Amino acid sequence: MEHQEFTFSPYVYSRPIEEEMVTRSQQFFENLNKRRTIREFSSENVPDKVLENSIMTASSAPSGAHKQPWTFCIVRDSEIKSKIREAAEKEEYDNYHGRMKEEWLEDLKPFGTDWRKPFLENAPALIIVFKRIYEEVNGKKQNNYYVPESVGIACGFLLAALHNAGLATLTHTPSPMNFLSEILNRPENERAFLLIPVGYPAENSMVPDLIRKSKGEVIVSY
Ligand code: IYR
Repeated sequence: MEHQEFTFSPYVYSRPIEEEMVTRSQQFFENLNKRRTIREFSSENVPDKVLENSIMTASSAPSGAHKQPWTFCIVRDSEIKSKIREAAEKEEYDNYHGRMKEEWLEDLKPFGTDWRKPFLENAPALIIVFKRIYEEVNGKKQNNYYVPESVGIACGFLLAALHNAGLATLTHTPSPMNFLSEILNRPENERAFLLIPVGYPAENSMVPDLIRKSKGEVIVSY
């Protein structure tokens, strides 16, 4: 991407009345508050267009100097999914057998997670988000800015968009995850950031009865 020159135009904005703002924010909260991380997926396919629309929502996120430092890989191919599962489980086996400290393992116990990651094969699609730490234009390196912040915000948009569309997601962070660059043949300027299995929840899918923090615990007003 060359350096872009921008012209400026008036921002198209229509202000809702206050009552409408309260209703909309309440409905949005109630909808997103229903989102749960799902670990058991139906293998039923998901519509391409929904993934595409959701990714384009993610890509509309704000980013440092509007560099949009992200690439979203959609993996549906079962051979590639198997390779990813195999490599992720290898790393996770080591994580659960020595690399993660006792306290971390204790913190995870209530969730019942372990090194096995069947969802990497069972989910009909994996979205692997890569952060782009720099750009290379005509052989020259160009900086990207606030890359983790930008990509984190985009991932938030993506999870919200997929949930809004009616799909279930899991935020999976195999560690280390450089195997994803190799399997997906990604360029040197990209690093895997987050792996998101996407699909419909399996019929008997269970979720822990989490309690979310209250207003008083998360909001401080000055
Ligand atoms: N990445 C490992 C461990 C794990 C870590 C956290 I923090 C979680 O909230 C869940 C799992 C895994 O995927 O099992």
